[in-house]
Amino acid sequence: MLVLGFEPFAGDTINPSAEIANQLAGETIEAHRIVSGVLPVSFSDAPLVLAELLDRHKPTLVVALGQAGGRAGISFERVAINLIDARIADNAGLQPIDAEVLEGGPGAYFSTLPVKAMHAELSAHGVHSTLSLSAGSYVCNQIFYWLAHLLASEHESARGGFIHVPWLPQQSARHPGDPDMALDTMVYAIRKAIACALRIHEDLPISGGTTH
Ligand code: PCA
Repeated sequence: MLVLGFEPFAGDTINPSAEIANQLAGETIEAHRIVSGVLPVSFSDAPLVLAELLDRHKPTLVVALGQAGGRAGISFERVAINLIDARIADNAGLQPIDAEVLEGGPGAYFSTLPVKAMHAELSAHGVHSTLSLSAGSYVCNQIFYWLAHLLASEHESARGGFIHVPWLPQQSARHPGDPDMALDTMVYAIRKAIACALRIHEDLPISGGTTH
């Protein structure tokens, strides 16, 4: 299976998603060996690196991770939308506004990970997590969309989705009052979430929606 993270962006020197992916590399969970990859925070290059990793490793499960500074818990993303509206330039200096991820593609794709089961699993182990209806409109949403598109069109037997993680304590120190999570807790949480995704193929029929 493939675990992906992103390189640092927005002036940071570390991105917890890449740290987690690199720590999990080489581990075996539920008889699946983990291969990791780190994607550039680049609208033009990240999709190419993603496609190349999928072709090279032919994983049965793909978990893409990204940093969502300011969020408190591990966020299981449910939906990727066909929209890019960049609040800041990417690491290559591009800042697309109101562009499609895939010209003429479906408006949205859904995660094929058992997000409710994974959320319940983390809650049972005392890790703060949430179900999220938006992965934003930046590079993470773009890659979540591309991943779902490539799985649906070229790697039909594989499942995958996107998980956002909070800032590390050393990052949130620059944003007083904002939440963070220790790296060890995040690695533990993602390991538990992956094991759950490998065990459970049909998500739990429990309510996980919102009224607003
Ligand atoms: N987070 C950004 C891009 C890379 C990352 O780790 C995002 O949420 O779009």
